[in-house]
Order: sequence, then structure tokens, then C-alpha cells
Amino acid sequence: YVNITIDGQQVQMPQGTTVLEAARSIGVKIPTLCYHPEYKPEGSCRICLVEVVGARSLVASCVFPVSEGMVVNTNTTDVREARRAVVELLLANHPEDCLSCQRNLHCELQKIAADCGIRKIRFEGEKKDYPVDNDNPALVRNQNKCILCGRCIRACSELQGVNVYTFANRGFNTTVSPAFNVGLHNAACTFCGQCANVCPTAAIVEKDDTKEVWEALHNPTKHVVVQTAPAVRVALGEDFGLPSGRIVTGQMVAALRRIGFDKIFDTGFTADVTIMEEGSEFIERLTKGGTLPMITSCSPGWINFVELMYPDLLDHLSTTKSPQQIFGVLVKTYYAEKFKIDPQDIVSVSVMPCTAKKVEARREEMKSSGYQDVDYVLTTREIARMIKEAGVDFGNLKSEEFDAPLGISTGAAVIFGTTGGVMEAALRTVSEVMTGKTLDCLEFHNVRGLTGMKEAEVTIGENKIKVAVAHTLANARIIMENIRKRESDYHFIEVMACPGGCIGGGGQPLSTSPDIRKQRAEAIYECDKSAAIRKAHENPAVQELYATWLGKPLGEKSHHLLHTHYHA
Ligand code: HC1
Repeated sequence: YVNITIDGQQVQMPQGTTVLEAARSIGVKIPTLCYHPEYKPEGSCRICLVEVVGARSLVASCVFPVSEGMVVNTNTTDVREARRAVVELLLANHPEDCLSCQRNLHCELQKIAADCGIRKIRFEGEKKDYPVDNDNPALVRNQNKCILCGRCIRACSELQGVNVYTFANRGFNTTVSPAFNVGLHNAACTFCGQCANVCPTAAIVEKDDTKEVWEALHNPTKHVVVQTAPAVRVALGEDFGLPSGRIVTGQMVAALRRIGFDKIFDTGFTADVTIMEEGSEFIERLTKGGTLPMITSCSPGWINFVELMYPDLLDHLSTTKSPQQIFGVLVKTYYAEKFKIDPQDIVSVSVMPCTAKKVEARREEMKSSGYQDVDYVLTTREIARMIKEAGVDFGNLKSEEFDAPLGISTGAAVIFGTTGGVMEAALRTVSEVMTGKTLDCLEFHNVRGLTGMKEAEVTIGENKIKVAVAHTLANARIIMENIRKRESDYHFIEVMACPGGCIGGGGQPLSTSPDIRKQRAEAIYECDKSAAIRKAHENPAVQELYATWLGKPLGEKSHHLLHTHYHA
């Protein structure tokens, strides 16, 4: 430990701590932009400058280590002047469109400008005029708003191991872009959206599909149904000032009704169907000698990753469609038939924590109903904006229930929203189906938790099943490399592209952190614990679907509607 003094306060910190961490530990707030607590600090933006007595100049506190006897001042005239100059220089060539910017009130640069008391920009800078990259369904990249903090580069490389972004050019012409400055649709991008989650401004944002959804809602000839993903209900409240991890399922349903959706359904219903199909697929591969390990396929960023990086291993992916897409098909077939609605008049909207779901919905294969199965995908952030625009007082809404029957789901379905959940939901059903015996304990604790990779051995009847669970694409890559080298002895693997699974998705309220993800994950397990039914195969609405319409899992109809294929 070393003893240092920050703004007159004495503090003891372990060697190797940075001045920024030391200051934050005692409640001294130093503004930052390029710094992100989950990634390696770079010290490039210079917003976090402080005075270290005896040093030749002001230092970047995010990369400056503490040392014995150090005296730090964070609030001198020089420090405040230097910070203001840095912010003013950034603003000098930033588009001044805060009021109409998608990140208005969620922009870190805007907040720092306010905190630093900027009232006038002393410098007149040349503005940039780069074309906006919006040739993909998920993300919009506007380099004119980029402040070159490099957080997207680090998220894409350190967290995801995908390395789409890099700094290009020099000086005023420096940009952050994919190699050869191609659009994201031509880069090896998985559209996971983690870059958008860490971008401090609106240089990378989710593509906004709210206008199209408003139009559908106000079109009297359309029957507009919405499905909501498991992870949305434990995060949406954050955009209305509620603490992270607050379960707002009932208020969310009420809000969606207020803004005009005709039916409010739960993606959990088809998460249960996914388990029926994927569980049966696993049993078939295990007992009849199919490709193992079988790997889950519901996370679309993960599917994009395998198609881009491991096309030789596509056979390992479960062919079962994701719950979002199974839902899309069933709404325009089963639901349309059952309630005598012309599928042509149905607009199917989904609310997801995910940007890659926007891409998944647009895949060529996702038209099994004869129409585009899912018409519009909104992220949690977009639906929050719509709720605000509609003037709904979210915090004071009374809980309401999902509509039946596509709103009926189980505890197994809701845990899909966090890493390990799909595996646990599958194990509950696979165990009972294979052994014919009721499980004594439904909770598979060794696949829970936010460790990057987990493994477990589960005994099911005569079989010892080795399972693994990974989240983030960097971790998934380790698993895939082992499979490629034929060094993997797992039978069943769950992969989710985002940190923590869908709760940490690229479309969730800003900003996330390990603590926030932990609270959201705990809330997901809370939802499971309090669910009346906790196994997919016991969902009465799913049982009715199979009994009256689908036949059996992996049957003819399922094969055509609920399964898919992948391509390199
Ligand atoms: Fe997910 Fe899924 S869990 S992929 O994270 O399988 O997005 O929440 O909706 O489809 O159910 C996302 C979440 C979601 C699907 C389900």
C-alpha cells in the first residue's frame, strides 16, 4: 500500500492503483471520456487531467499510478481550465445538434460539457463531413460525432475478440472505422452492439425503427402485436429512473397497451417452444449419433460470429430458430388461424435487448409464415423512448398481465435472459423427458453466475452429460478453437454473444457495468423463482400448441416452420 493525499484527503491505496481509481474510492469525481472501467485505460482524451505536485505538467489520472507520498489536486484553476479547453476543442468540431440527437440526455460529452460549466466555445473548428454508415439493419455509425476515445475499438477487441474497428489516418483526419473504411455490413461485424453500448456520444447508435412502428400503431387496418424478450423486463425501468434490476414486467405490459399495441405477448412463450425443439434435437443427436457438441442458436450475434469465423463448424449449431423468430412464425400462422386474422394485416413487433435481433429478423430464411415473420425489432432503449413520447407515466403504472395464449410462459423461459439460462432451461426438460422422472431440484447452480466460462457434468439416467456455458464472443472463440482442434469433449454448449447474456445486450439502457448486469441477472432468477410453472414442457399454452396444431417436436410442421439453416 502507498499513502497519498488527494485534495487534502489522506488515502491508502494498493500499489498499481491509478490516481483516478484512488480519487473515485474517496468520492472525488474526475470526469472521463476515453476511460471505461471494463477496458484497458489509454489516457488519450485528456479530460481526466489532474495536478500531481512535483510533476512537470498536468497528468492523465486514468493512467497515472499512485506512489508513496504523492499529493494530488483535482480542483485547481489550472486543472479546471485545462479540462475546459479539452472539452471546448472536442466541441469545436462536433456537430451542434444536441437537441435532435438520438443520444440527447444520454450523451457523456454533453454531460461533461454541462459539468465543466461550458457556456461558450472559444475555438472555431473545422467540422467533419463523413458519410453516415447505415447500410445495415442494426447500427448507425456517424463518424462526425466520433471523439476518437477508442472505447468501441476496445469493446470489439477486448470483450468480443472480433476486432472490427481500428484507428485510421492521422491528425485531424483520424477516424475510427473498419479496415479499408468499409461499412459495417461489409466488415466482419456480428452486430452485437457492444460498441454502441460504450460509445459516449452518438457516433454509434442502434438503428431507430420507432417511426415505422408508430405508423403501424396508427394504421387502423393493422393488427399490431408485440413480443417482449425476457431481459427487457429487468432493465427497462432504468430508463425511467428506477434502480437496475427492478422487475417491471407488469408496468411494461401496461405501457405497451397504453401506446396502442393490440396484443402484448411474451417471447418467453416461444422460449418454451425453443426448449421443446432444441431439447428434442439434443436428445436425438445424443442417442442417434448426430454432431456433438450441439451449441445453442438463439443469440444472433453469436450466429453471425460462427458464420463469419467458423463456417466449418456450422453443423454444431442447433437448427432450432431463436424464440424471437419462432414467435414471428407462430403469430402469422397459428395465432392468425386461431383468431381468424388475415396474416397480411398483422404487424409483428418485437422488443429486444439486442441490436443483432434486427439483423436476424431480416435474414432471407425468416419468412416461413409466407410473410416476413418479424416485421420490426425495437431495442429496450427504443421502446423506452416510445413510452416517453406517448406521455405514459411509467413509474405510476399499475401492473397488467400479458395476453393469452402467446403471453403464457414459464420460469424456464425467463432465465433465457441471462448467461446459463438456456442451458438450465434445457436441462430441466431434457432430464425429465429422458428419464420420465420429476426433478427434485430444478436449479442447476453450476451453470449460473457471471464467470466467462462455466462447465458442469450432469447425470441424466445412464448418461453423463458434459455441458459448457460461455458468454462474450472472446470466450466463445476459445470454445470454438477447441472444437476445431477436436479437443472438446462437451455434449452441449450454450453461447450468448453479450456479457452476462441478453441482460447485457447491445440494446439495453445505458450504461451497463458488471454491477448492473449482476443486479439484472439476480432479477431474472427472481422472476423464475416466483413463476407458477418453471419447466418449458409444463407450459399449458405450449402443450396446447403441440396438441392442436404442431404435432410433435421435430415433426413435419416444426421442421418447416421452427428450424433453420446457416450459411458461410
Ligand atoms: Fe434474448 Fe432470446 S434470451 S436471445 O437474449 O433466446 O435478445 O432477453 O429474447 O429470441 O427468449 C435477446 C433476451 C431473447 C430470443 C428468448
